[in-house]
Amino acid sequence: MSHLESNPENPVRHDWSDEQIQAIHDLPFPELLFQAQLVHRRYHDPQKVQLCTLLSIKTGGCPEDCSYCPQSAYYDSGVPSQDLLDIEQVLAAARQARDHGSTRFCMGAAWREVRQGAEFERVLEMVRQVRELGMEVCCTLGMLNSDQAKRLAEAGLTAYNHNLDTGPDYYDQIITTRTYEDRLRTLEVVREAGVSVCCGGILGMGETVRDRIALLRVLSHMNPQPESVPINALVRVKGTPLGDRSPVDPIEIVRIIATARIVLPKSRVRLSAGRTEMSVETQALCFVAGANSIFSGEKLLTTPNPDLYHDRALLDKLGLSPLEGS
Ligand code: SAM
Ligand code: DTB
Ligand code: SF4
Repeated sequence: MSHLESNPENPVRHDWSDEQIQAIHDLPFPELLFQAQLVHRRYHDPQKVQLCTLLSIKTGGCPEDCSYCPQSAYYDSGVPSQDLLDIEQVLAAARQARDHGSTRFCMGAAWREVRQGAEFERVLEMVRQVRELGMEVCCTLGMLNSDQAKRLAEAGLTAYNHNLDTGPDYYDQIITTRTYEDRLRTLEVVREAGVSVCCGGILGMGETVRDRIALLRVLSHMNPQPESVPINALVRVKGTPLGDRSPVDPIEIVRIIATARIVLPKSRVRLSAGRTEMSVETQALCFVAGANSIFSGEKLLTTPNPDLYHDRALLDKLGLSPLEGS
């Protein structure tokens, strides 16, 4: 506990060692949750949960080989491919998301990287128009160069999602078509363009606790730290190499969320994919541990998510309420 006690104010630290993070992670569970709550209350309203809605604007046929992903062209997951949507289709989905209480609209494309041209121009227009609805806008489009990041910033993009997924040592077991460094480079150009960074990982891919800790160390060393950190539990999709993994233990999910909350005190920690398989109790513990955002709506990108009715009941039962837009 010495590292916490020696920092009673819990300032944002960028020098956590793996050993220190591991010590937090391994605390007796009630103590871990208590420490996470202290930090959570210092920086966040513990009764508010931000609702974000995802839309896959271009689906399937992706040239990357991410072992978890149903959209990779390497695997036969049965997900139908879909070209880039029209602006009107996207706006209709964004309006509906806003009307259902989402304050952030996230558009995902199954691209390895963005290419200049008509499709990128269309995405920029989507960003402009969703922004005009008064929502935060996030995109996840694969790798970007600095010019593309600047153009997204000019279009009004709030945040760019680009996950590191796991620790650096395990990365090449999961993806071989790009490197951890490629990922870090895109995160840098996003930051330099003045766009908020959304960067997190996936639990349950066969990684060790050390790999999870290493991911949290990499995120915590970023300066500034990512404004939002999605923690996904692997959605096991048949046909992908990770389709028959065993589910991740719920207590392990809560431990990672609590640890993330402590080492990333100001970040919004988003309990992301995998909630359809989580009990109400597990999700409740995740909120207690400091998660303060979820994806809302019955679909993530290609896989199911709890519907609005269930999520409203979940938040009501716990006395939590959706964060309102600014
Ligand atoms: N192609 C872009 C990229 O990889 O950055 C954007 C879309 S990609 C689907 C966005 C993120 O979704 C991935 O980085 C990964 O973390 C997450 N993801 C994909 N498939 C998943 C699965 N089966 N379970 C949990 N998370 C998943
Ligand atoms: C993130 O970390 N999780 C979201 C969002 N960022 C883009 C995506 C989850 C995808 C789950 C699998 C699917 O629905 O295709
Ligand atoms: Fe493509 Fe992104 Fe899926 Fe990887 S995670 S296969 S880059 S869509």
